[in-house]
Amino acid sequence: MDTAFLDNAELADLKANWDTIAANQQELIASLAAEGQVALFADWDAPGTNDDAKTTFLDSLVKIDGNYPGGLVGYIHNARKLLAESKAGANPFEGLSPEQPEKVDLTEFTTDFEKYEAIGARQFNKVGIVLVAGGLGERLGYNGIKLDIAVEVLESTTYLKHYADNLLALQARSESKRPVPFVIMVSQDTGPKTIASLETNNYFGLSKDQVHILQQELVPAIADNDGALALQEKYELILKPHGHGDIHMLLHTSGVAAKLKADGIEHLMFIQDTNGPSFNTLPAAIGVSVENEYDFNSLAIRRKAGEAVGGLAKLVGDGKEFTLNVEYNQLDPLLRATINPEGDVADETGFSPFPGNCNTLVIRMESYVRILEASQGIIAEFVNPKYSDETKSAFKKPTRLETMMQDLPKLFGKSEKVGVTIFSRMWSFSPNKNNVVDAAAKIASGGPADSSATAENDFYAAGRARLAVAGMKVEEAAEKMILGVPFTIGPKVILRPSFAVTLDEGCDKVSGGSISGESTLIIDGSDITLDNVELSGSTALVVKACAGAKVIVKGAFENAGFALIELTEQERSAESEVSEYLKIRGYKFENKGAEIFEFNEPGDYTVEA
Ligand code: UGB
Repeated sequence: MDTAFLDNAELADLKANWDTIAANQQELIASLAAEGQVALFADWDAPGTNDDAKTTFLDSLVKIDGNYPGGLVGYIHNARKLLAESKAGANPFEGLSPEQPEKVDLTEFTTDFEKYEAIGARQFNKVGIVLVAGGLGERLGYNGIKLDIAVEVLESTTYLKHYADNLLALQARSESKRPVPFVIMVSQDTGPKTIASLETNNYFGLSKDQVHILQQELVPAIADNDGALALQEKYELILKPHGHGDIHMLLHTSGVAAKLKADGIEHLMFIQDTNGPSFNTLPAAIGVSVENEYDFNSLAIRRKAGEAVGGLAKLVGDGKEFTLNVEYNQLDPLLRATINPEGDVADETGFSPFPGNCNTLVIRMESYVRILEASQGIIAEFVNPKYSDETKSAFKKPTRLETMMQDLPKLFGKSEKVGVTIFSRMWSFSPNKNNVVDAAAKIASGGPADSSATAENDFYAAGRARLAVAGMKVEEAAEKMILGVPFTIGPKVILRPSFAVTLDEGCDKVSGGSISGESTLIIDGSDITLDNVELSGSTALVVKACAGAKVIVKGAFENAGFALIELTEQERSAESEVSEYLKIRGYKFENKGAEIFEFNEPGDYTVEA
């Protein structure tokens, strides 16, 4: 090792400490010094002073070095390249013009929809689920992890339980009954609480072996265009999140992707932490991927112009052609520079011509593992510094390299096929991202709120849709504004995944009947059938049956059901003891006389009004 750098006057104290430093740490320091990072080690204290802080600092450098493919030196090289491009104002889409991507429209429940669901349903034992849950959810302002928030507050099912219930339902329907692999990416911030949630709830009925927890690490912040790593204070780097694209690197470096492929998994579905409807789309989306041989299938909605979701487009030019998510902040300038001087505006359909990215992705395992091996899982890093002056020579605050999981197709060649499957919004995309004040402002300006209340609203709407497809007469109650966010009071329908995961299954189990007003229907169990069930007014009916319990439900029920109670300002205040998951939506439900039937022993039963 060349230690000539230690003669630098700034490093006199480092030199005095040198013999106390482990060999691997010395080597890392030398390689960083060779990259112009001397400032990281300047003005050290003399040996004997702050030795613990020095050790912790060097240990953290070694750890960060090991976490990033190519190590810290690789990170600095990547940063310099991307920062130079950013400074030069390089247009990432230079020479490319957006066109419509290849797409399958499943916004209506047509026979095509059912065809794709049937194909997908045959694949349940060859599907794995990847949940990215490392984000803090700062926009939501919730103090715990987002997976612990209830997706609905009639029974207060958390997102994590809801996802686990779906996995159990998929594997119960698969030929082999093989557990569906469940990969969860956490971060330092979300990891301990995610694991605690799984442990306390006995993995929600999943087997511990089917759950793979991968932890994403933070990356160092960068202080300038030369890639100088930024210090919080002496002996402490500033670290920041690297984005959800880390999932690809972790699936590669952990060996989990290769293992799942070897185990016969053919597709992975990637979902976000608080998008409750993700699983509604799974059977049909997998069916579309299989039928059309998509290596990468982006699930999408009709995007409102200007909406804060990326637009999916085929980018064509310079002999290149690839389908990609263009983030919402890049879409408007790209459109202005190419096909539409007005930018990100609606077309004659009232929507943006480019489908909106739900960030629910179905990726084919075969091509995925090949691409991970070639790229080491580093997916299209980007940098987004906020410059403090026009010459772009300094930043307002340190920046960092980031990645997004939807950017994987940037590594695709001509042989990989990318498609887009468009679903109706309530069926596929209702994330819980915004606090109630921001949600109201979004509604006021004509956008979707993407809040706890709208997520719950869509949860019930999807239940209603399944009943309607199965032939039940469904009449919605009027919308009510709660803290500036619209909420349809009923019918509130929860059909648990145990009951139905495809439209076809719902059709087999529901015949006739009607549901209207502010009523509630909750069904949980694989062998429950609804025979001309009628619910109206505020009536609530809850039927739950264990495996082996066959229940026929019939007749017109009538009871006081659940009442929606708006929280007072005091109840919503920080001091109030009301649970935070209720405060973030502004209401709760109270049981005023719902009829609840639970069957915990196998057998034949009838529930009659
Ligand atoms: N996440 C991680 O696991 N790790 C991280 O470091 C960061 C996030 P955000 P974002 O649904 O409306 C995406 O922050 O990135 C997880 C798409 O890019 O909520 O701003 C996190 O826990 C955009 O095209 O979203 O925007 C969460 O589960 C659009 O689709 C997920 O990543 C947008 O989502 C998303 O994180 C949207």
